[in-house]
Amino acid sequence: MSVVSYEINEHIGVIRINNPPVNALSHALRAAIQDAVNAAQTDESKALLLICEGRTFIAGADITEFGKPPKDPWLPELLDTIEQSGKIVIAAIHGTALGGGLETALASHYRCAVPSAKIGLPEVKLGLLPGAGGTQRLPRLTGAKAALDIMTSGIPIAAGKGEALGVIDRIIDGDLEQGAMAFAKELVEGGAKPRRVSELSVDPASASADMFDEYRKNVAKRARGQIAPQNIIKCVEAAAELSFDEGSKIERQLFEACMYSPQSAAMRHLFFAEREAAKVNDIPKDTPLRSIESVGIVGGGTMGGGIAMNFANVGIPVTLLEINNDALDRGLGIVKKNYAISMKKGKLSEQQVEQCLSLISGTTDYNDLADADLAIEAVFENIDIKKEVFARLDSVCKQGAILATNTSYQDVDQIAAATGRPEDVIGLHFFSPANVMKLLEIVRADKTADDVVATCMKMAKGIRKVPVLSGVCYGFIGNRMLGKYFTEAQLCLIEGSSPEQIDSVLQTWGMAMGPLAVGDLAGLDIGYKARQGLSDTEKGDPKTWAVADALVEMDRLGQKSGAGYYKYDAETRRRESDPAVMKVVEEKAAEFKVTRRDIGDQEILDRLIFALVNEGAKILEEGIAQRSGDIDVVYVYGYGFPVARGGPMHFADAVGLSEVYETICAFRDQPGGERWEPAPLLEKLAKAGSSFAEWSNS
Ligand code: T1G
Repeated sequence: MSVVSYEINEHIGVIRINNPPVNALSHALRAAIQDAVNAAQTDESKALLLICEGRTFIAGADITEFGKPPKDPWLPELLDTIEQSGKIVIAAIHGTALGGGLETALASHYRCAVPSAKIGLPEVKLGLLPGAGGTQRLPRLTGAKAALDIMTSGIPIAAGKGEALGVIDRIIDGDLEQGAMAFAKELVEGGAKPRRVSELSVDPASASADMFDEYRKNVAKRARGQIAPQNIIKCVEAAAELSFDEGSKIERQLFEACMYSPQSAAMRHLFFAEREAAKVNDIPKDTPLRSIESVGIVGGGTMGGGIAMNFANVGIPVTLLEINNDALDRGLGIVKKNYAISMKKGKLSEQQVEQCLSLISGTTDYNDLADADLAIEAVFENIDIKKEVFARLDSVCKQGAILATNTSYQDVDQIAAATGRPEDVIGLHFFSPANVMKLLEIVRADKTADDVVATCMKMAKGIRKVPVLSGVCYGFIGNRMLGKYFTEAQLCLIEGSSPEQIDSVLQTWGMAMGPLAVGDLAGLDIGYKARQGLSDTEKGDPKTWAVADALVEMDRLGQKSGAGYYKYDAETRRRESDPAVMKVVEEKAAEFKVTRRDIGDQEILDRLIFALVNEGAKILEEGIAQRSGDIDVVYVYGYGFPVARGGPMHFADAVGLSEVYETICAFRDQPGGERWEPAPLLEKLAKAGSSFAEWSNS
């Protein structure tokens, strides 16, 4: 089947693109469009219309072709052919015109779109920049600042905004093809000539040196360490100062610098890993799904309220259950406050907030959950309390309802066993704040039915979450690995480092926040209480948590008590070093006869990141995670792991598993290094010169 068909309809040459699933500009498509435009130059058509079949206009270059030898025609060459066409070319947009797709529309002479269409240049999310003239043509239409906003955020804009910015010439209400044909005929009858964006100039008022300097500073803060956004700014500066051809040369150079960077390799890996993560290897694609049209949530605390918002935001009614009216009022109050914040930030209109709130009701009666298609337990992290809740849900919920637990650690098999329908029980581990964090760890228990798993994987995308499947183990994928990461942070602290050094090493490397500052944010008492429930064997080396336990016993619980590893300004919440902490560290080191030493930044980094990797390897070989990319998605969407590093498993592959393995062996061979036994899978792959990605795809 050809990816392009051509017909002349009422003197308009219609170039119809059909390259499912998203009309990506593969080599075959580029060549076919080029041939069609060239052939049309001499036929009887008076204008050309570019329109796409399927759910969307062109969603960009074909990302699967990156890193492979490029084939002619290259995209810039094709776009030059379109722009230099002697006959006017009109792009008709529906769905999303993204990346190379919008660049194709910008090379066209006129653009029309349905109101629901979105246009954008999201290349920065792949560690790239628009490499087919986007950085040169867009600012010529919108001005420099607006173009920078679109390209450095990577967030698509609505067609209406595109019209306001001068990118879209006509909004088509009703059928796109009919409206576009009418627009094309109107242009022909009006004697419209090819309008070549490359011949325009960037409005100098929008491109002052101060604006660019300010922009560079802001981007350096919000995209720390990323090269692509900074290169985009350089390209737009070139667009403002140089001719189109000179600017395009700079765009090409900087595009290639991004393309061959480890950052882009990492971010492209995550693009596909996120889509792979939504697939369950051993469940057929056509597994019939259960419908989820109503949800019940047990527990109206911070998590319960946040979870409720996710469903209300997409139009699914939610019943929030609490033990009494006071608790219920508190829970609904949290929800109202969160929506007020979203409205204040302009994320939701007043009408949308009212609509969402109208979908959330409260109760103290379990019977009000009887008809829920999905019941989610979000109560205190105690397995006995959770079992009681599940026994209640089992007695009231209708047959066929899915019973889910939002536990972060506990044994979902045990929870399922508290019901007479373990096949309907699953873990849905949301991350706090649940209405914001995108990750949803979906925990399949021993007896969870395939249709329950498949339904929840689909439901997750429906509530705009990124689903990752996990098997049952203590802490599932994310928290289990995090335990090892935090252990190393604690040991580095007592052995010679400081909270400031540890946190700045990880933050400079790209983590959203250092481990000790994360502890203070979450509350040190949470870990403390969890440790109280563990046996000495489970706790491991007693010196590991000695400092953390001491801080809690001094009522230093973190931000919530104004002090933890740091002290916090009561007004601004600004974090400050506190010498009192180092006093505790030195006391505990003395108590456990630890001779403190200078620990280098690289050692801290290797110990914390390789602790994640080694535990990740064990999780893979135990089958708790389906593939290494899933672990990367968990860490990037749930734990602030830098996207430009691709996640812990991708990072290890990029470093080289033999180096990771040898470093871990060196840690193991130091006195007190027993905990560093390399995972058998890591050892095997390192010795075979292989990678986690290869192993996962094999
Ligand atoms: N190339 C190749 N495959 C793609 C693709 C692309 N650009 N976009 C999507 N797919 C695949 C995806 O892997 C999945 O495959 C299927 O299509 C459905 O995608 C020179 C350098 C368009 C908003 O960054 O944001 O142009 O898993 O599950 O949720 O300047 O896909 O089914 O096998 O995401 O409906 C710039 C990327 C490229 C847009 C649809 N473009 N795509 O979302 O479906 S760089 C992008 C998306 C570029 C030029 C540069 C989304 C979507 P599979 P999906 P969806």
